[in-house]
Amino acid sequence: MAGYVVVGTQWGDEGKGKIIDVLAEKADVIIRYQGGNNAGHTVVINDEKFILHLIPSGILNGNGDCIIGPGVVVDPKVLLEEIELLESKGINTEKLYVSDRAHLIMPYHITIDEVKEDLRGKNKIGTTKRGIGPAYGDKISRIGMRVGDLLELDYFKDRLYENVKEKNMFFEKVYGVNSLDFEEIFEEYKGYASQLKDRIIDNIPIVNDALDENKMVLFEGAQATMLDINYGTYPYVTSSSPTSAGAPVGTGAAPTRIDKIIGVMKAYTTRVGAGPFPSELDDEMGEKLRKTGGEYGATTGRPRRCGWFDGVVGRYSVIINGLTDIVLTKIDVLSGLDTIKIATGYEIDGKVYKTVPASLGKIEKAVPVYEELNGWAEDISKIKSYDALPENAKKYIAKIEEVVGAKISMVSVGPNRDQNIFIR
Ligand code: 2SA
Ligand code: GDP
Ligand code: MG
Repeated sequence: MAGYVVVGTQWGDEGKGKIIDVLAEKADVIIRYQGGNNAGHTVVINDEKFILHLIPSGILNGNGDCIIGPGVVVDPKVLLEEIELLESKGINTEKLYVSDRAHLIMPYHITIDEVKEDLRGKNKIGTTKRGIGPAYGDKISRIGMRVGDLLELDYFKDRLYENVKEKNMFFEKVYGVNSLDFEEIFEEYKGYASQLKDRIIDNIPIVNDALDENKMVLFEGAQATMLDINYGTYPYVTSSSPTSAGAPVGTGAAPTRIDKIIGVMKAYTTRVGAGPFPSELDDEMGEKLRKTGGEYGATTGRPRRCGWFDGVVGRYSVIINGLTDIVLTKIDVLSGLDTIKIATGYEIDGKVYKTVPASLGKIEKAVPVYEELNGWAEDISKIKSYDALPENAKKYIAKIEEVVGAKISMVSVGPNRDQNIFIR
């Protein structure tokens, strides 16, 4: 038992929620390390669907402490609504906590997110408009408001006053939106403070004591490697570090405490929002993957862009995250295809790339080099053992391992908890 990180290896929506739910059964602590309510993590239990945005997906299984970590940006209104929704479905949220070091999403962050997306014109990022980028922007600019500040209302009030004063310099005159009312925001957040106060904690001892006692700590990532602020397709990224390195930064557990880094990898590729996507299928096949895979944003409902498995992204992700294990998901969605393609390289200006280049211009020009494999006709969603898989599905799994350079430990063949094949 030890520290396990679960990380998205592509552009998100690989099925992290499902995998975290499966692993959570044995976890003593589950802690989200970055992002905010831009995330949509789906867990299906006996055909009932739960979509978690801020609360760790581990809350639905087992009995571990669930913590929203220091690296997360928290919209308290959304958090309270999510708690209420779970409670109304009979889920116990008594062991849900929020780090005092996590930053708050304020109403003005959401307005700025919306206004800035409009101002970007044709260069829109396609954000979820949940205020994520502006909240992290304030954090880095050292004017952010922290969850722990809700416990020290005089300090909170003082900082809020300064923030509102600064934002109002831009709101009416530059952005053309209504000025903010300081008193109104203060009263609103004072209400959240009284509702959340018992859940606000210093998570550092909890996480580190659990690791000292050899208990299992699950570090839950949101979004994914290609949306990472440092390593993704910048500037078409989110504003945090979803990669495995974000786990220590976003939780206060040192890098030496991490034993396993589990990359969740979808058997094909999707992206929601703008930005380059070399293996995108803007055709009937893309539409087929979207329909069969149910590829619509779990937070915004936007249709996700779909394409073939991108082995360049896979290999890059293995390297950047130091994956010890891969969980391959949604391979059942590919059943019934005559042939399936895997991108093994990018051809850019006559040169073949095996990992993702930094230059946006280069990625935009990338022409995937494909390998074509034969498909399988059988429905594999009820299969429980590797041996029972069709030969061509086994070949597809082996090809992915070869191209990305890491081993697949588990294959997920459906959204439910029990639709898994353990390989090693
Ligand atoms: P933001 O809102 O500033 O984080 O947006 C920046 C980019 O990050 C992308 N992003 C995501 N991509 C995939 N899944 C996400 N969660 C939801 C889901 C998305 C949804 O589970 O489906 O419902 O639309 C997520 N969150 C952020 C975003 O699309 C921008 O490209
Ligand atoms: P996350 O953001 O990585 O947690 O992924 P999402 O929840 O946004 O999207 C994954 C979707 O695929 C959800 O609707 C899941 O219920 C579903 N899903 C997860 N694993 C599988 C699988 O192996 N097969 C199928 N068919 N669906 C899956
Ligand atoms: Mg998602």
